[in-house]
Amino acid sequence: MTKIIGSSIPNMPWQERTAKDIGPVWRYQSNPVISRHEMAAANSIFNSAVVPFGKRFAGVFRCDSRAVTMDIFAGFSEDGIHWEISSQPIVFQGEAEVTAKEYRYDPRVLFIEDRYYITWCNGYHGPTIGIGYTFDFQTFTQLENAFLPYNRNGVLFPQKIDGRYAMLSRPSDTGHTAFGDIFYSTSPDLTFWGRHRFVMGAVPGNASPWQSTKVGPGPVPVATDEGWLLIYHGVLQTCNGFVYRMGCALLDWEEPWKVKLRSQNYILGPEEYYECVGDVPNVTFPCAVLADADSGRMCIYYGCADTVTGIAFTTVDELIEHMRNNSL
Ligand code: BMA
Repeated sequence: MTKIIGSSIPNMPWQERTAKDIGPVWRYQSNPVISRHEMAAANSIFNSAVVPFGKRFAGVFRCDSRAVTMDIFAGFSEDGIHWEISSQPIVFQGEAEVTAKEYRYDPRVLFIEDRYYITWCNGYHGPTIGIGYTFDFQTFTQLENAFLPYNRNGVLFPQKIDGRYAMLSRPSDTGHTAFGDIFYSTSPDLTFWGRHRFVMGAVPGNASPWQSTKVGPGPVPVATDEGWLLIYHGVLQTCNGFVYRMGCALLDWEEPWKVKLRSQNYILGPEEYYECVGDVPNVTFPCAVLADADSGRMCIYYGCADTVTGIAFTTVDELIEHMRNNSL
């Protein structure tokens, strides 16, 4: 038995698996939980992140407009399933050069020490990693961009490692990048990032084709007594374009760029109608996980076909067993 190190979340969404759920991760039966027009002005709401917030939940949502511009919006929920999403995008205080908005997408959110941090893909002469914080999801402060362009999928660790803030990211290009490996960087102050380490890359050859084109970190890593449990996305290039699936890896506790286990078989991929049909077909893109330290239960939030948001369930033991049975 592996133990999640963290808080208990007794009210997080949960549903037992049914006989038809054969994989290590199973979908909520009433998916999607957020429809594309849940916020009136939106074209689509997906690739969004949530976090426990007192007895409730708070979230940062990627809502693309009907001009198909990309921005992030705050929201609240009593049960993690039904969400009230603000009709106005997040406004950040901070230095004008940094807060000037080109586009924002694919947020992650987490609590470190005394506040909630948000990271997202931030347009600054190309995509890079934006960082901001809030105490209440009402007022927000933006910090410096973490890296030079081009980078996507900046995912902070929920605590300092060896005395420094730590982040996973995926260097990229300006377009729909046809490559992508995961790197680890640290910072003493959330401004200056360095000591970059390679974590893991796309898998060459025929070992695990679902993750042969690119991989990127998904939700904030989950602390366990065996190491950091990372859910990530892996991409296959097909004759019909990219297909985004999910996998998981176990990273060393003290030196998280060292991969202890990594799934050869995906844990979830586009199969249901809402994952296969939408603005970008065949995308399951995880951006958040709620992990209950008492029960070991996990609830994954993921974007479906770049259009709506779904949730899916697993446990820490399911994922560890999945990796032990078929690790790269
Ligand atoms: C990636 C990002 C994600 C998106 C995915 C599939 O490059 O833009 O936001 O879900 O492509 O379109």
